[in-house]
Amino acid sequence: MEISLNVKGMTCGHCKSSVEGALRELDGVTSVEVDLSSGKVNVTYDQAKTSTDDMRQAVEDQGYDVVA
Ligand code: 9UX
Repeated sequence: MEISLNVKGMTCGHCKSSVEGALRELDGVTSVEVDLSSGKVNVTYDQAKTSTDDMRQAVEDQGYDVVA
């Protein structure tokens, strides 16, 4: 499965690293691509192991909001 999350509040390279790192730590996530200018985060994952709720939580734990 691949989804595109819209993440609000990432403005620098460190923001990008924080979000990427948090998502990569999730069991079942196999690929994370962050586009800083658009806030789009493409995640490839195994839906048997993780969920969009887990991803939302991981991103929010880093201090960023997932929009819709
Ligand atoms: Mo620097 Mo990114 O404070 O939030 S880590 S802009």
